[in-house]
Formats: sequence, C-alpha cells, structure tokens
Amino acid sequence: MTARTLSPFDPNYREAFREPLLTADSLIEVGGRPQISLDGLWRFHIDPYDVHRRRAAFDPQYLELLAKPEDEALLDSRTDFPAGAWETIKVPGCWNEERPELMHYEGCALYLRDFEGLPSGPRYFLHVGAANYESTLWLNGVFIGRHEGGFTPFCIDVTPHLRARNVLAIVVDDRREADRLPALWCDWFNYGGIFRSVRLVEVPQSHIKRTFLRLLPGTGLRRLRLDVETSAAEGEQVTLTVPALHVAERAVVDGQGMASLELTAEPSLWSPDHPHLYEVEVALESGDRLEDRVGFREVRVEGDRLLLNGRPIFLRGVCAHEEFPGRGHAATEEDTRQMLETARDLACNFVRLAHYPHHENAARLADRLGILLWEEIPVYWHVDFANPAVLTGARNQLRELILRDRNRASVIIWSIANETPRTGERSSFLEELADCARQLDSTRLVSAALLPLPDDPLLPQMDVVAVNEYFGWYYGQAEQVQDLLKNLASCGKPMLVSEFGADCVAGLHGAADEIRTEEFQADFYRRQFAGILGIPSVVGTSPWVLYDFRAPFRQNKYQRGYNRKGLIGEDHQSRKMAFETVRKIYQDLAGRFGE
Ligand code: GCB
Repeated sequence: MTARTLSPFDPNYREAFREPLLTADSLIEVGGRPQISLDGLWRFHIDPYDVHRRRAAFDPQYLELLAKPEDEALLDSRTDFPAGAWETIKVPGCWNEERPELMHYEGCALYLRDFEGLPSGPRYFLHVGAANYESTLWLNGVFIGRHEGGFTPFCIDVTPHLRARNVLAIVVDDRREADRLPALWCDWFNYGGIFRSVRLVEVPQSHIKRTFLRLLPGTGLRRLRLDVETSAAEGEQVTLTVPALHVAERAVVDGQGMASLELTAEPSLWSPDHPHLYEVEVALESGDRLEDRVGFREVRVEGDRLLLNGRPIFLRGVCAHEEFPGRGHAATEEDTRQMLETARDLACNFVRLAHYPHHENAARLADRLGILLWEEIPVYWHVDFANPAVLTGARNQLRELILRDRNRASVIIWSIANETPRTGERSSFLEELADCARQLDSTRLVSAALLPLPDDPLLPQMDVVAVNEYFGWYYGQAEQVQDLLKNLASCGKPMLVSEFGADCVAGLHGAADEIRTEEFQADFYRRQFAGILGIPSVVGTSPWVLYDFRAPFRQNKYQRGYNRKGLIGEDHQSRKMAFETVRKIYQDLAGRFGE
C-alpha cells in the first residue's frame, strides 16, 4: 500500500510506515568513533490520537512542513500543532517523569530535533539507545524507518537524507498492545519516551559493523576468537590489536564482508574478584577503528555445577529493575553505578537485570566492577505466543541485546522469558529463541525464569534451570521451597532461584509474623535461604528485588502504586532490615566459596 492511497480516517494508516523496519541487521557498534550527540532539548507534543502519522500517511508533504519550523504562519494554518506553542522535553528522558502531568499518559508523542549540516564525505548513522515502544522516524520530511521494542538500540544510515539544515522527527508510541512485548499486562510501570541517548556516528564508506571477541570455552582458557562484520570489499584487511597481550593479528574480509581470526594467548582471566579488562582495537584498512575494553573468561556448566574459569561459583545475586527516582528508565551512568555498588554492598557477585535490556552502561560498569549479569528480554507472562509477528519481534529484541552486549565479560546468561504459561505455542516459541541465542553466542548460558511447576517442557532447552517461587508469600510456607527444589533437582542441571520475596513497607515494624513489616521480610529471607541452601544443585539466588518499584496495579494501602518487595525503599535510600539479613548470608557464602 502506498502512502497516498490512505486517508487520515483509514484505520490502516500505520501500514504506510511498516517498512523499512529497523532491525538488529542495521546495528553498528559505536565504540570510540567520531560522533555528534543529539541529546538535549527536543520540541515535543503528546499526540493522543496519533494525528501526525495519520496525516503523514496520506500527505507526504505534511512532515516536510513540520520540518520547517521557521515558517510559523504556514505551519499554523496547515497543522493543528502551532509552531509557537511547541513545548520542549529532555532527551534522554521519560515523559512521565519529565512532565508530572504526563505521569499516566500512554500513547503517541512527537519529538522534533534540528541539527546543522554535517561535513560531506563519510557516512553517518543515526543511533538511538532506546525509545519505548515503537518509533517512527522522518528526516527532513522523508520517512526513514520504524523500530519496535522499547529497550534495545536501533540504527539507520541517514547519509542520503542529510541537508544543510536538518530536522529529525520521531513519533514514539508506548501503548500497551496485545502483540507487543510485554503485552497488555506486566508488573512494572510503562514509561514512555526516548530514554537513552541519540547520536550521529561518523564512519567511512568501508566500515566495521559489529565485532565479537571472546575466549572460546573448552580450549583450556587459551584460545581467543574474533569475528568481524563489515561493509568492506573482499580482500580488505582487518587488524586486531591487544597491546597488553602483544597481539597484532590480521584477517582478510571475505565476499560477505566477514573476517575471523583465532589465536592462542594467555590472558589474565576476568572474574568478580579480578575484573581485568584489556584495551582492544579492531581496525579496517579504510581507517575505521573500534576501541573497546574486553575481559576474557569462560563460563560453562558441568553436570549440575556452574563453572567460572573452571572453578565452581555460587551466584550471590539480586534482581533489579531499571527505575530511578525522578527519572524512570532514563538511568544516568551514576544511577547505574550506584545500583551495582549497592548490590556489591549486599555482598553480591551477580545481578539479574529484570525484565528487559537495561542501559548498555550496566554491562560496561559490571565489567569494571566485577559483577556477573543475567540479561533478559521482555517475553513476560502472557504474550501472544501464537502470533508469528510476535516471535519475529522477540527474536529481534534478543538479537539486538546480544549484538549490543556480547563483548561484555560480565554477562553470563541470556534469559529468553519470565514466567510464561505452559501452552503448546509457548514452548516452540521459546525453543526458537533459545536456538537464536545459541547461534549468535555459543559462549554463554541460556535460561528463562520459569514458574515453580515440575516437568516444564522447556527444561531440556535450559543450561541453567531458573525458577521464580513465592512460598511464604503468595502461597504455602517459606520452607516448602525445599520440596520444590528437591523435585526440580532431578533434571540434573544447575539451578538458580531467580525470584523469591515478600512485601514490606520500609519503616513499618512489628512481630516476625506480621506481614509487610520489616521483621516479617527479614525472617522470610532467613527461612527461605535455610531451605534453598540445603539443595546442592542450587548455584545461585536472586531475591526479588533490590528497590521498591512502581507497579500501577498494586494499589492497596501498603503498596500505593508500588511493588514493595524491595530490600530498599522506593527512594533507593531506606534499607530495610532484610538488606542486612541477606548481606550476612551472602558474606558467609562468599567465605565458603573462598572469595
Ligand atoms: C514475579 C514476576 C515479577 C513480579 C513479582 C511479584 O514472579 O516475575 O515481575 O514483580 O513476581 O512481586 O509478584
């Protein structure tokens, strides 16, 4: 269907903007390249009736008009968004936090940003860190692409559309819909907006798209491999340099733009107590260079043991949402650092980044701080497993996450789902995702947070069997967790208790049997850990959750819009008694594992 056949009344107006769909295939790595930041104040309007896309669908010149903000009179007469009345908003940011009156707004919004002409010659890619959920983009009035998925980056080569003065327009649509991920219902707040950085990245015509550098498992901790994807012509040379390892190796680009090399080295291995990173450079003959800091380590499973660099490790973890007071998902580097340092203060060596990809800084900081990570995509509760388009979308989000973070030593587990119901379609859907993760990255483990039920058909797909259980809170007694785990242990795989927890209002005190008091939550954790740690094949635990977080459907007088299972309150400051309880247990465990 062409744009011109549509009218603004046509319910199918969004069809005009289906393609090009920006996917993981168009991603390029940013590391160390010249770039121009487009962060800052953007012009902004909420657009509850999705008028911009409706009008742009039948009048291609409409967005071109918006791209000429200096023509105020024309704009006033032809659009319903008068030029003089543009509000501005901060990017990166969530509109819910930037504008208190938009706290509960879910819908479309138009973002506009002007930028000067760029020097001609090389190519420029527009790179958006994340925008929730669907983004539709125009540059100088020309529709350039659409992206689905609220937490992963996307990229597009904008070189052909650049002019002396430029206007970038992005409609961001954060409606919850049945064919999105998550779908209509989830236990977190649906923040909208462009909440990670936007930039223009400059690359030569012949450039590196993506790299994958790692220690190959099962090679005695000595074999490194680099795969590079480029836009280069066959025969061009790629050089890998790791000065501290005296590595300067070359490979030649093949007819598909790919180059690979393997070498033997004796890197100082990365681990939580020795988070050693190497300065690495990958360069093309054209002059394009990527710089990175990479750690080398091996993670693997042997029977029901989890091994890091050949030694058994226990994951002393905690789950965390990406939500920060006054900013929502728009985490600053300092926010993420504080979150990880607080986890370390809890004596953790592991964080489960729930339930969607967090800012890429999380894995970079975890690399430096020595914290192992679980990363996850939002295939959460009931999604439309029977819909092939939803599977395509999930696969793409997984690819975007893996391509973004697979050079990070801290990331050890890709999680493909959380608490999904056992329908027939669900298993084949998740099997495809597990295959996809393994094809892209055979050096990490694949898991999913499962419901606490025996004989899940997904068990054979799991490298680590992770289970969320709420004995002692939603059902049963805290100690009953042992029976569940004994039962699950028959699968012979390492097990992770990926969630357990109880509501608690920070500052509310009482007896240990009074629910929602700090004493109750602390006692709950003592009893749960006593049960869990008695099962030898449990290789890790991640209590739910580090901080209280917004959850719109939780509205009783204790919750008031928050899930209160945090070890710390919603202000990210008020530590509850259970924080100390878990810390003591973890310190003791660290001693037992010789850390
Ligand atoms: C779960 C979910 C998590 C919820 C939590 C709860 O099982 O995975 O997203 O927030 O339970 O508090 O009920």
